[in-house]
Amino acid sequence: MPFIRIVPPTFAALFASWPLAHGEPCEKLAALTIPSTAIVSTAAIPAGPFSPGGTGGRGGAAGREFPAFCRVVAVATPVPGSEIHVELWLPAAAAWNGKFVGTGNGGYSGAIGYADMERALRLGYAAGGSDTGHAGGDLKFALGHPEKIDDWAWRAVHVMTETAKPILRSYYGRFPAQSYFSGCSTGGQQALTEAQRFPADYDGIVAGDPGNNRVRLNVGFLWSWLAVNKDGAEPLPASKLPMINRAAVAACDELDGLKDGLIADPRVCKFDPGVLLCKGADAGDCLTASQVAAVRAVYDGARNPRTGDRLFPGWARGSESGWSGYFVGQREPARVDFWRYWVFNDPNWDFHTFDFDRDAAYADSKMAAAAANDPDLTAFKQHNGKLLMYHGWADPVVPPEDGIAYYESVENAMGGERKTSAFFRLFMVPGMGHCSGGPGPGAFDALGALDKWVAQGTAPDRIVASHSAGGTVDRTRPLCPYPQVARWNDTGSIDDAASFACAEPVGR
Ligand SMILES: [Ca+2]
Repeated sequence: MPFIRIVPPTFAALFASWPLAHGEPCEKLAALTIPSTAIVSTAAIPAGPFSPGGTGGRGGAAGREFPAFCRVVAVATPVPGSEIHVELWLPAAAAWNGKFVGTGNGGYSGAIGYADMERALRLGYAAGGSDTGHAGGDLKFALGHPEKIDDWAWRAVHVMTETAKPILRSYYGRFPAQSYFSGCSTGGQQALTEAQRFPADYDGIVAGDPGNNRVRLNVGFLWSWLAVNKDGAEPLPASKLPMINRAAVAACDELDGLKDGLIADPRVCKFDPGVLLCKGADAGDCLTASQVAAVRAVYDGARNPRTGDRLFPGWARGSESGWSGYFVGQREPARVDFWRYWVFNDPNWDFHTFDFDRDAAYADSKMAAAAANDPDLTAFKQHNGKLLMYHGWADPVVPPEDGIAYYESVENAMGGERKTSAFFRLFMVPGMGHCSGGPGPGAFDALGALDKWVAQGTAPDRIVASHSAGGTVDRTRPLCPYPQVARWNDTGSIDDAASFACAEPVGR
């Protein structure tokens, strides 16, 4: 494998202002020298059916027609024990839009996000992705390998980006005019990590439903599981979640002034599950007293039992239907291996013993590098970077209030709302689940809005989102920069974005 000499950054900067006359053929890229990185293969993929194969991405690219592109596979070994697999998909020079998109990952996935790379490629972008430094989707990879936690948490995307840029320069004869990162969930954490730690990597960043408050998110999963599976009580069954969801939406739909089946801002919804208390024996259409208490605890969020302080926001009213994937109807809490293998180094650790005072504080300290909570984005702003974040108000995985909490922490650190919105905007998405889906309009072009902001200087004042059923769009609605909300103009269809304006929320 061709390893080459290390090129100091100052030389790389010199090369940046010294454009090549023309690019290299795909196959010749294998001879390129990148620090601590081996180029494993390069292949000119002809237009036609293509499957990436290997360990597989997330539902991407099974034999569909692809445009021609150059596929580069590399392995980076930045520190001992670290092995980060990287891929780049480079459209032909004539089809290239001159820009690069780094793609993110989901959960604790050790799989390159081929589906996201495919989408970027089809738009004309050069696309990059990594496996975050390990194979497989469980958390056991960290046992005995603390360096792999760093790879997953912050290093792999940066290394992928550092690998991508010189390869693009060689292939096209110039660096990309703009570089963007786009990711959701763990990819949203990766996005915020890039803005916080590596502000020069990207000119624009999309952060969706970010799991950046990672330690506390896992505290929240523990809290909610323990609440709905109390010792000696009938657990809350997943079959009752749709009923709870219907009751919450019915109680709060019209609080936003529009009966549309959506809770525009669940923070003003005070729906209490006590109204569903069984009048007699337990039944499918009511909740037992312990189930009522459980739902209240999930809404309220994790608390320190000693101080009463909230450790993590609760899950929003309107998100109930998705709780089954994480803490309802599950044998054990989601991500319990985070505690076993990352925090306590004990495969037999009993999660029932978790102390929401001392253990939460211990994990905050020990696993600080696994979270991305730094509100100081001064360097990213000085780089003229733009950050577009979105979060589904019905997200059943990462509570939306945690996304708002991060945005507001940045506002506080960066001099207030006006100075922050000049480079960082948050779009809350009513009725959208985790990254997509749900009853609300949750399909929208975040990358396109970011591109207009960065490349043309047009900041996103509204982004039109759509909802489809059976392949047909049945509702469009603008998403608005927080704290603005979409307000109906009192005329026109409530299913048409043209009938809405972005406005300050009432009572603000
Ligand atoms: Ca409504």
